[in-house]
Amino acid sequence: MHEADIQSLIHGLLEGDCAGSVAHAEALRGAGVRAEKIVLDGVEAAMNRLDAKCTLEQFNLLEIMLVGRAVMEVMKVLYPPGSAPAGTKGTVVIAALEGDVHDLGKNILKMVLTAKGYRVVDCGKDCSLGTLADAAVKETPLAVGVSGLITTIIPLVKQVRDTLRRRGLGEVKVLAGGAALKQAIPAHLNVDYVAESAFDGVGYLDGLSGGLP
Ligand code: B12
Repeated sequence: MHEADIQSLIHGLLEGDCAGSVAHAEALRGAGVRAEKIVLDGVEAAMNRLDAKCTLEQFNLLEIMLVGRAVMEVMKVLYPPGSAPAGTKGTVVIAALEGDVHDLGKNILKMVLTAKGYRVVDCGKDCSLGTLADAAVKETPLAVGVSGLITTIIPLVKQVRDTLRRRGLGEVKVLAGGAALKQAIPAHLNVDYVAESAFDGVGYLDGLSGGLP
């Protein structure tokens, strides 16, 4: 029933039309469509259509950046800043590892985790294993989440658990997500869980934290 509106949102995002995309997102929320559906069927679907724009032949940085800006404006409608509950379910340290500058998915993950009651420490993109481990030592989190969009960072992802173990954090769960990682099985990446989406990752963490309110 809301498919036409979702398609309008996708179209607005692909045009990099911030105001139009925000209006479509607000209309969908007003009609009772859940934020999760808007992210998965609207935002992620739009970004996936940009695949070709990232190939060497067609690389179009400006166009993709404009879409990214519209995506983040829509996310603010779905998860308004300041509306999240206190981060009582535990701390999650997140990062995109060294060599990966994609951070839209990580930023969305941060908003979703915060909205669901987690405290998030964001180490940013292009983050070294050392910086990630330092943050984990400081925060003693429930979990560390790595977001990976390019396959070249897979060898680094595989080192996260051992890096944490060497710093005395062998008990901390390691989650992976993002387009380059989500087809893999946990054993292949040496992680505890591979998430299909931010919401799937929250489901796994809720299981660990006992689903505290
Ligand atoms: C946007 C984009 C860019 C933007 C990034 C802007 C930004 N600030 O992020 C720019 C233009 C900078 C860019 C650059 C490049 N890109 Co690019 N990019 C994309 C594109 C089109 C979309 C990515 C995206 O934002 N998706 C939307 C988000 C919402 O999805 P997501 O990250 O998967 O996140 C969701 C879930 O997976 C989950 N999630 C994400 N992380 C995590 C982590 C955890 C722990 C959990 C629980 C959940 C979770 O949460 C989100 C919501 O559910 C993809 C295509 C694609 N299909 O992915 C190519 C793509 C990733 N890029 C690619 C390439 C090749 C490049 C470049 C090398 C291009 C170039 N010629 O230079 C550079 C790389 C630079 C680098 N070193 O990192 C390739 C990678 C191929 C590969 N196999 O490695 C892709 C797949 C395109 C393609 N088909 O060729 N890119």
